[in-house]
Amino acid sequence: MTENIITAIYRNDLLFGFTKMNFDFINVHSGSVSWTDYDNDTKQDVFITGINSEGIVISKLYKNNGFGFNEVSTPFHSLYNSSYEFYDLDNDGDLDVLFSGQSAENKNSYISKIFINNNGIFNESANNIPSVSKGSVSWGDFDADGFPDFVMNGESKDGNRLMIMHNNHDGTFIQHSADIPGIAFGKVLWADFDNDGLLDIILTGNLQGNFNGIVKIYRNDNGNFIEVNNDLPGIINGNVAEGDYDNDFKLDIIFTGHDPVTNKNICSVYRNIVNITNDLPIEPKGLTTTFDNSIINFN
Ligand SMILES: [Ca+2]
Ligand SMILES: [Ca+2]
Ligand SMILES: [Ca+2]
Ligand SMILES: [Ca+2]
Repeated sequence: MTENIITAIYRNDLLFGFTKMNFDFINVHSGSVSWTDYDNDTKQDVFITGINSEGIVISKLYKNNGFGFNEVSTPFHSLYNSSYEFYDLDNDGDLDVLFSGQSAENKNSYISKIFINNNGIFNESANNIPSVSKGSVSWGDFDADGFPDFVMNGESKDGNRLMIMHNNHDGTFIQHSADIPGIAFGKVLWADFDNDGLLDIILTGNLQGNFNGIVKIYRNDNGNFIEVNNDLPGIINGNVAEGDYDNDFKLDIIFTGHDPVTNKNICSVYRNIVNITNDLPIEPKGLTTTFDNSIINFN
């Protein structure tokens, strides 16, 4: 297996397809990769976690210098089965990061951490977030107070978990109570499915024991998360994504996974039939402007 491990960028050459680029990234498996502009120079940098060909667990950040990528040192933990999302969680204009994962097979190595970006240097935040691996993380301001919150799932020492964490406005987070089952593997995402302006939750994952799974949507009713009745299959080892495939301003879903009842792998799209649309704002008409000593007034 090890000789077939690769990490590579493929450049989109439009009609000619994709060209593999000769950048020297570390080759990993069981990991994650993402683009992020951590230094705000408008060039997308690369973050990679996983297990390399020598079986060593790594986390590496590569800065995009305009011609190629150079590795930069970070205080990040080396992880696999990891999940992370870069997000400006302290509203200061740069991308911070939350990640979870594991550094060894031992469940004591499971870890969840936040690092705050200070001018391109990351500092570990003194947060006591429950440690999970084999899960996912997603940022979203579910109570619309202007401070990003997150939802996280995964396997912990105490079983499969799902936690909504509320931003206390001081760099710390507290678990928000919600009656949502714990899941590992799979994915949890924020999305406003009913177009009421509040972020709802969709999730798929394995329940305790990993023999049964779920796909479920929970509606955000002013911070109370209420299960929406849907006839969605109980898949395991799945993944889910949202998107408005038919352009009717309602978010639809696509998911993949294994259905243990039928013993079949599935990939299904479900169309959102909620009766409220998220219409585009109407263009204001009849505006007049006056120009007064370098100030433009709109009326
Ligand atoms: Ca950059
Ligand atoms: Ca920030
Ligand atoms: Ca919030
Ligand atoms: Ca909603």
